[in-house]
Amino acid sequence: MMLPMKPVPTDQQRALIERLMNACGGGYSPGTRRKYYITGPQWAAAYQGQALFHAPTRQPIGFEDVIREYDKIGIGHWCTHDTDVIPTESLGKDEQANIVERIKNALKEHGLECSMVTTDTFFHAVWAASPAAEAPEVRKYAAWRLGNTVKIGHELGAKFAVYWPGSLGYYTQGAVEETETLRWYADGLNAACEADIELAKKYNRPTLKHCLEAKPFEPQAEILLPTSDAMLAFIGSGLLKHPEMVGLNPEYLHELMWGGAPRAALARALLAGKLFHFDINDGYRLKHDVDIAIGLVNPLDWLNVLVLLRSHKYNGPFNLDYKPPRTTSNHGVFAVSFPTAVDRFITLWEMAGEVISDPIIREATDALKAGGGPADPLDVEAITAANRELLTLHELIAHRMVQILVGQHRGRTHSV
Ligand code: GCO
Ligand code: MN
Ligand code: MN
Repeated sequence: MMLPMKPVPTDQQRALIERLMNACGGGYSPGTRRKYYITGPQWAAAYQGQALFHAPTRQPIGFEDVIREYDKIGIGHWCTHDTDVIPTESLGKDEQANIVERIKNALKEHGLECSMVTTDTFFHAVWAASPAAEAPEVRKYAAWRLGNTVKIGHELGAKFAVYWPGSLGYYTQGAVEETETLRWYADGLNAACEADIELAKKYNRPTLKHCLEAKPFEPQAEILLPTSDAMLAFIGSGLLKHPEMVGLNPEYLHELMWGGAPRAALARALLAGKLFHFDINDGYRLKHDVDIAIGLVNPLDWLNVLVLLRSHKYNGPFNLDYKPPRTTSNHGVFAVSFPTAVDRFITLWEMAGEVISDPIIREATDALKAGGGPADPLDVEAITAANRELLTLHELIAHRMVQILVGQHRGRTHSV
């Protein structure tokens, strides 16, 4: 019988984590990790584990520490909400300029770039009725906040601005009229784009890419733009003055949350030319926004997603928008959580390359596209019969994808 392990004294626990991380192997060097357009959010690293039913489990951490740790890991890009780094009451004041200067210095010291900025329009009480509230002063303040974030973005060298309208909805129906609220929301985006056009001239930079991010529920009960597809329709609705400046930032889990197939949602965004930015994480279908790190729940689906993006040459950011679990310590966030998330992404990306060049999948796909060549092209029975055996290839391709996922295509066997 095996003896139970002795308690691990607290001063030996980090060494144990380090030894087991090394034993896992398969990690990439910081230099390799930096070659990918992987972006690390301030808020993900600084998340303390709190939620409605959960007290924080980690200590607060500021942007200087986050940027330094991202550098060590090899995460070359950083992004932030305005209020992750600037207290709400200091926005637009001298303190904002001082903080932006400190951020610039930290980024420079560690060789990171700011990829994206986003306005927090959900946390503060002012957003209780959303940034597109009935009261004109709320909407005016929202327009100012969005423009101010665009300005911060230009100052930090960002290329993208993200908008997550999580508070654009309601708990009880009837008080707001949806078409009016959506028009007001469009006014906010129009203000941000117009401010961007002016600021881009002033800073002699291209305008930002403005990306809408959908989530089907949370924090409101009903959301007015709940899916990426709803947002595509909104972009094309005629309400936006600069629809060409606006695209999508889909989030993997947010598509699963409504029961959709993330890969199909991404395909629709690609077809519309609107896949600007991508939040990568994982979780469960038809459940709440657990924001688990990429590949820990659905590695096969993730492999499929990356096959699609690689084969369409998607070259935008992969943003690590997940929440390190409450059980991970402050130390563990940078010792385990971020490096393993990045490494699973790179491994899956490499595997996607293997899928694309796999001779078996290629031949099977080509054969399906060639079809069986029926003698009579108008004979329904002949057309069906001509493809009957070929269609078995669908399942064979799925099997091959799993083989690639578990390494069997490289000769890994499980025989006794
Ligand atoms: C979520 C959302 C947010 C947004 C962020 C950027 O999961 O709650 O995705 O993390 O991505 O607010 O605007
Ligand atoms: Mn999420
Ligand atoms: Mn997100």
